[in-house]
Amino acid sequence: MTLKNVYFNHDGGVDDLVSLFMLLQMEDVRLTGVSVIPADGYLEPATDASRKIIDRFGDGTIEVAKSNSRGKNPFPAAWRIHSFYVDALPILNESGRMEAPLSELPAHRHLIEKVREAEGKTLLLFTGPLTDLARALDEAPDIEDKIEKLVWMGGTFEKGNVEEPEHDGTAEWNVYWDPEAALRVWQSGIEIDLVALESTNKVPLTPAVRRRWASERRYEGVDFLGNCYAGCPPLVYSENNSTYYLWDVLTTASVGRPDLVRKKTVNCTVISAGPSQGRTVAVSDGRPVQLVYDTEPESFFDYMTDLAKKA
Ligand code: AGV
Ligand code: CA
Repeated sequence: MTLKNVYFNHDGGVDDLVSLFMLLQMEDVRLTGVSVIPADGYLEPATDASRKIIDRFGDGTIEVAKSNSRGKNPFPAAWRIHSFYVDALPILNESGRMEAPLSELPAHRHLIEKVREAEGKTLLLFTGPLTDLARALDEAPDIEDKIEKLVWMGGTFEKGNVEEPEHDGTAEWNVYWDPEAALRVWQSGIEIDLVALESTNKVPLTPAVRRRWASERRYEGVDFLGNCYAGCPPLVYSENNSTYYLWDVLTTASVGRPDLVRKKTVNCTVISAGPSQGRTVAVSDGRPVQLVYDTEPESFFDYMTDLAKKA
């Protein structure tokens, strides 16, 4: 089996950390490095949780790097607190040790190093803002040729999820945190697969999904999924701003199992300033991205749970 090089940059949310857990179970993925940006989480607990997940569910040798990037528009603290909760889960703290190596490099330099060092091309998986990638491209434009593509959870062409003063609500948070970074990446030649907000409409966190994980908690990995998502509000009657979808996990699953999603080309751009900052908007002369527009939820949840059973 040929292994796919994957470099993962995430921002410490519950589904970011679950994504790391899943990547570690994928047989055809060689995870070349992980970095953490303090957007939808706090830097220390999100980094520690990443190292502990690698220790517990991986082979403990994958390096983790901290980002020193800062965004324009900070995430709500109530969401960011989740990173402390995952870091404190007993299953991640049983050994009392943290062995996965912490890189000396800031995330964007770590990314440059790992892409340059890899044999062949690397797929970049980003489940938070694109700041570290934008900085890496500015410092080392040569890496573009060694990037297979970027798979990103970000953006929307429908209703946004930013509800903040001075904003019109058209943006998705990962773009809004650093709109200029997204625009910088849009201006590159890198191929982009986009999992936008609406791409995940068929995969909300529901009580039924929870019951399934609970019923199979005899598997350590499935128990871990249930515990991670225990702090997140599910979709019961109608959606609200804190309803959880499996945003990043669908994005990650599409790397391991491309057949789970359907994609179409959309030409688009990013609005980087003003009341619509962070909005991704379809325009005929925009750059092409491959937008995920449909998925098979049952196969997706089967895949996720099967990976967890292997852990
Ligand atoms: O906008 C989706 C992104 C994903 O990368 N994040 C959460 C996922 O990690 C921000 C976000 C939107 N709504 C949220 C978010 C919520 N209700 N709680 C926490 N984060
Ligand atoms: Ca995220």
